Amino acid sequence: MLTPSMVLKLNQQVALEQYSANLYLAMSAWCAHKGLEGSAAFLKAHSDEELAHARKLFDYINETGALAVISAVEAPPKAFGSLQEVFQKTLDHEKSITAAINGLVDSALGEKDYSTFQFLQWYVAEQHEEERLFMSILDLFEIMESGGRSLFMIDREIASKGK
Ligand code: OFO
Repeated sequence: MLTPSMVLKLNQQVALEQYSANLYLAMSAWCAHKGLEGSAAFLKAHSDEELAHARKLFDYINETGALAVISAVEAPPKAFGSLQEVFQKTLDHEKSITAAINGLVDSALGEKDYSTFQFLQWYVAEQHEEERLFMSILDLFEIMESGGRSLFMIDREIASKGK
């Protein structure tokens, strides 16, 4: 059984994950508007993943007999300066989500709530993957900016040889 304080914190995380879904969907819309269809599709799919993260928390709260609460979420920005800025913002956002998850893990340990602690391990691993993914996308901008188009092609070729 969850403490009231843990229920509140998990519900806050549901809202954060829903905000993430809306943020990535807004980014997807901006990319589509600019004709950047690849990034638009990627970000839309990522928005779906965030909804799944929210739903997983929602299910966990309900399974414990507590009440999952759906809150109002702030509207995300709708305009961005560039594609690089979009992905810099995704990384910054994911870092803030990692901090929120770490805070939840701390609270679960502090309360000796080992069930929630165990449940949250999935999110800890997921945040590691998401930060890595967005950092790798930002690396592409740096390679291109430093005139490394041929380096980029060679790297893609090497990756395909490993398959
Ligand atoms: Fe992109 O992160 Fe959810 O948890």
